[in-house]
Order: sequence, then C-alpha cells, then structure tokens
Amino acid sequence: MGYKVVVVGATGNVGREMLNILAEREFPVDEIAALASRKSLGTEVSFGDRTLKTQDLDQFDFTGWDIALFAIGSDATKQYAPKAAASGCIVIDNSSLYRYDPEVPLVVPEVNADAVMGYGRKNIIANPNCSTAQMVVALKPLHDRAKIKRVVVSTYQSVSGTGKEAIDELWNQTKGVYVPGQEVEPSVYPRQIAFNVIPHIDSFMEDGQTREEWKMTVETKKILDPSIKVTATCVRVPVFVGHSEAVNVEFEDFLDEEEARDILREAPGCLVVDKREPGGYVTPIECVGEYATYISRIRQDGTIENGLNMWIVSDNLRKGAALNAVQIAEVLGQRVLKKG
Ligand code: 2RA
Repeated sequence: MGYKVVVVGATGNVGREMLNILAEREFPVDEIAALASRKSLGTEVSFGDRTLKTQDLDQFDFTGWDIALFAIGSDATKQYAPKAAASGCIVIDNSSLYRYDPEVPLVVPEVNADAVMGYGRKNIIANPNCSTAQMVVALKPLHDRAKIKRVVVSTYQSVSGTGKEAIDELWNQTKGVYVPGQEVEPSVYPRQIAFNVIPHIDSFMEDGQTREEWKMTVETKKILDPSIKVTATCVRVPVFVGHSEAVNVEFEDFLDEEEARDILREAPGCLVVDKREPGGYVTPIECVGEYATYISRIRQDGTIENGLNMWIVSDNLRKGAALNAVQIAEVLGQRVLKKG
C-alpha cells in the first residue's frame, strides 16, 4: 500500500529531479501525476523506467491525493498550493513563498525532521533555499557538539539554480567567446556569466544585502538555531550544477579540527573528503547527481578563539531542492501517513 503523489512543475530542472529521486529511492508510490502549465501540456517526463505525460495543473483535482511536491515559482504556488492543501493533499513546496511563515515548518530532515509534525496548520511544509540546505546539514552536528555563535559564508552558486535558460546562456556564451560572430549578450544575468562571477543573486534589499543572502540568515535561524548569527555573500559562478560554499564558523567552545572531521564523518547526509594534497577535496563536478553534502578543507581558524573553516559542496538540484523534498515526503510517510 503506497501513496498517491503529485509532482507540480514536472518539466523544470527540479521537478524532473523529484521524479528521478522518487524512483531511485523507491518511494512507495501507488499512483503518480506529473503536472505542468498549459504551455508544457503533454510533455513527456521520466519516472524510473516509465514515461509520464504531463497534465494541466489548472484543471487538476488534488482530492484524494496524499502528497504534492511543488517545484514552481512563488506566484503560481500562491495560486495552486492552497487549493491542493485544502483538498487534503499535503504540499511540500520548494519555492520561497511559505519558508518564513511561522505556521509552516521549514525542514531539512537531517537537522529538524521533528518539525514535519507541524504540517497540519496549513497542510504545507516548506523546502529551504538550496544554499541553506547543504550548509545546515554540515553545521548541525558541529552545533550539537560546540554550539555555533556565528557563521560567515561565501557561496559559489551554479547557474542551474536560476533555471534552464541560465544553463543555455552559460553554454552559448562560452561557445560565443571562442567562435567569432557567435557572441551572446547577457540576458538572464546583468553581466556575462561565462568566464566571470556575479556577486548578486535575487534582488537587492535596503541594507545592501541580496535576498539570497538574507534567506541564508533567516532560514538557518529557523531550521537550526535562532541564536546563530549568519552573514553571507552569494555569488553566481560559471558552473552548470553544484553549489559550493566557503564557511567560517565561530563556536562558543573550542572544537579541534580532527574532532570536527570525525563528527562530520559520522553525521547524516555528510561525506568528508579532506586530504591536504592536490585533489584531496570535492569540487562541484564530483557532486553532480549525488545525494551527499560534501565537506572538505576543514581547518582551524587561528584568527579567532574558537574558529573553523570548511568547504561545503552539494548538488543544488538534489540536496538543495528535489532530494530534500523527497526526504520530507519519506518522513511524512513514516510518521504521519504510515501507509508504505
Ligand atoms: C539560486 N538559490 O541558486 C537560488 C534559487 N534556486 O538561484
């Protein structure tokens, strides 16, 4: 006996990964529906060795369906998620719409799985921002051991975080640099992304940070601990998939780098690759298609009393979005729906 599962936004990067991961992890599915906007109607998407034809989100009746994984923008989520939730279908939403709503749990299962039990207030659970998810997976076990005071993070975020058109822009701009007459002007980003980096993701706020940077602060506080101070600089880099983060952590108590390495080696969702030699660390290319949050370059920060530096890398479409959503569905299945 399994679940009736809907994937909303099934033709997008994240929606397709949700279907892939539901199949890979053999989530107990009795029935599955792949929904898309009218313009993508009938597009075929893969679900394991099956092919699904997308159905029209606007016409779909969520009544009788158990879980809906939403991977569409905030505006469309605002229109359809409440309709799904009101019909009794529990929504797991990957947009930012509900993340900061005090009545909606914001969940990374390796960090705060118990928060799933708060789903009933709106019948909605929020998935965090991709750059937050991988960071809190690594911070949680260290926080439990030595209580984190402050985090300073610089991100190196791949273009797949923006979407398919950004992937195409990086590809075409890169080719255009080498092929005279095929130059591609920036359209997705304010500047050329090929062979460049852009210190701007999402919109600017009054205080000079971007919303992406603000998200990392607010979401880390909601998921892990409201007392942790977080300051972020989020940068777009010419990488197709895989977000990387240089993270500096200040603890209440001293934490030796070797002990930190041992803790992370045993921590859920974490994989330590950390040798002080060429190639003894993870780069985005190695994380693509994987589930793990990789941690490298673990080392003391001698400039403060109780500091550590580390390098955190993960597939932003997976742990940063689709995998985390499916893991939330697994927790729902085990603790709430209990059919599978
Ligand atoms: C990005 N975190 O990387 C944002 C949304 N996925 O663009």
